[in-house]
Amino acid sequence: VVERFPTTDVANGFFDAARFEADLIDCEVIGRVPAEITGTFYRLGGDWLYPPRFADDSPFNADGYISMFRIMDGSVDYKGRFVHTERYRAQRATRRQRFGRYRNPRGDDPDTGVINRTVANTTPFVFEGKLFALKEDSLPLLIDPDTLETLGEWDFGGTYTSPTFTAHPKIDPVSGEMICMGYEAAGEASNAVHVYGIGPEGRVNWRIDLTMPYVSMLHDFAITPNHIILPVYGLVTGRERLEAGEVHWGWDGRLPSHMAIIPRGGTSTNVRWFTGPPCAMVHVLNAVEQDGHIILDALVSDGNPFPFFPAVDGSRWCPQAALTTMRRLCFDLRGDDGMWTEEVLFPDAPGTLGRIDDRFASLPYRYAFMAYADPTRPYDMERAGPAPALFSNSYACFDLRERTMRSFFAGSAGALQECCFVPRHARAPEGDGFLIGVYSDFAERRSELLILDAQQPDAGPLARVVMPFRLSSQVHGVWAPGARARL
Ligand code: V55
Ligand code: FE
Repeated sequence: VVERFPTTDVANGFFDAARFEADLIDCEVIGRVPAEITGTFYRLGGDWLYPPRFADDSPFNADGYISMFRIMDGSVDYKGRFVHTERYRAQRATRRQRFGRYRNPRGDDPDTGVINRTVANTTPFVFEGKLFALKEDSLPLLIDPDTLETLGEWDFGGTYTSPTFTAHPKIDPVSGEMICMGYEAAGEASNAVHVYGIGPEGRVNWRIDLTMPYVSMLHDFAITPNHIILPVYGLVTGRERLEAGEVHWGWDGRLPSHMAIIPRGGTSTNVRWFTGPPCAMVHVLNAVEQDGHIILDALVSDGNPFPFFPAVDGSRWCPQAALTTMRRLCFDLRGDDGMWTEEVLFPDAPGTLGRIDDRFASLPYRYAFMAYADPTRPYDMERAGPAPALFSNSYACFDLRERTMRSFFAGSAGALQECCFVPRHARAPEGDGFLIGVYSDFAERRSELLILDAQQPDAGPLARVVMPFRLSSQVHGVWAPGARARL
C-alpha cells in the first residue's frame, strides 16, 4: 500500500511534509552577514517521515528533524537531518508509519520492538559542548554537533533517574549549573516530578521529588539564583483518556493554575505553592528575585493555546482565548495568601515564543525578543494561500524597563518562526547583538534566515539567507557561539 501524504491549502501547502535531508554549502545571501557572527544556529522541529496514522493527531507527533545554519566570516552553510530515533529507524526499516497518536502507544503496531517512542522534536540544547535533541517524553538524545548524526540516549553517567527530561532545561550563567526536571517520572500518567541540578561536569548533584496537584504538561520553568519557578496548568492527562487511545493531552478549563516555587538544592518540604485562575503558561521568559519577591515574566493565555489538544468537556477551541501575551507575575514569598498578582506587559503583541539574552537567565534583565502577530499588518491571501490558525508576522525587541518595543514586519505573504538572540561577542552588554530567525515565504514556497540588529529590528534585515526550498517548522532553536568546521 502506498501511503499518500495529505496535502493542505493552508499557506499554499507550506507546512506539508518536506522529508528531504540537505547540505547546502555557502548559501545565497541578500545583504551582508556581519563578519563578527561566528557560530551555529541549531533548529529542531518535526517533519513526517510517513503520514500520521490518525487525521486528528497532533503536529507535535511529527518525527524530529534537526538542522543548522553555521555562520563564519560572512558566509553560511546549512545542514538538515532527521533525528534517527528508534521510531524513525523502525519506520524506515518497514517503509511505513507504525505509530499511533501523540504520546500514546496504544495506536502503535504491536511488533515495532521500539522501547523509546519519542520523536525528539522540541528543543536543541547545548550543555558543556554537547548537543542534545530534547522532547519531554524521553531522555535527551545526543547529537553530533557537526554531522547532526544521532548518537543515542544520554543519562548523565547513570546519575539521572527519570525516564523523561524537560524540553526546557536552564543553565545558570553564573555557576554553570544546569537545572532540569522530568515529569510523569514514575511512568505514564504518574504525578511524580523529579527536579535536578546537574553540575558542569555532567552529573546530577541534587534531586527534589515532587507530587503534583494534577498530572499536566510541565513544559517550561524559570530559575532565579535561589529558586525554580514551575508553572502548572490545565493541559492534563490520565489513564482513562490514554486507554481510550486519545492524544496525551486534553484541555481542562475548569482547573486552577498553580505555581511551585522550589528552593534550588532544597527539599520538597520547602516548596511554596501559589494558586491562580485557569490559564496556560507554556513558555516563560525569565525570573528575578528581589526584596522577598519573585517576578516571573511568562507568555500566558487565558484559554487553551493548542487546537489539537481538545477540551475534555468537548467544547470547541476558541482562538480568542488562545491569544498569548507577555505577562509579569509577582509572588510575595513573605505573604501567606498563596496568590500572585499579574500584569499584561504588551497587550498588543500576542506571541508564544519569547526569548532573552540567555547570559541573563535568572538575573535582572531588560530585553526580550519575540515573534508576534501584529493584527494591523496585512495578510495577502491571494499570494500566500489561506492563513494558518496562529502565526507571527513581526519580530520585536521589547524593552521591559521602558515598556517600549521596536518591531520589524516580515511581509504579507509569510510567517516567522521563533527567533534567537546572538550576542555581538562573549562580553557584549545585554541585548547588544543580533536577532536571527527563519521566515517562511508562503508565496515563493521557500524559507529565509533573517539576521537583524537586535536593538534595531525596525531597520530591517542586515542579511537574508535565501534558501532554495522550504524548511520544515522549527519548534525551538539555540545559538552555539564559536568557530567549528565548515561543511
Ligand atoms: C510543546 C511542544 C511539544 C510537546 C509539548 O510547545 C509541548 C510546547 C513539539 O512538541 O510535545
Ligand atoms: Fe517549548
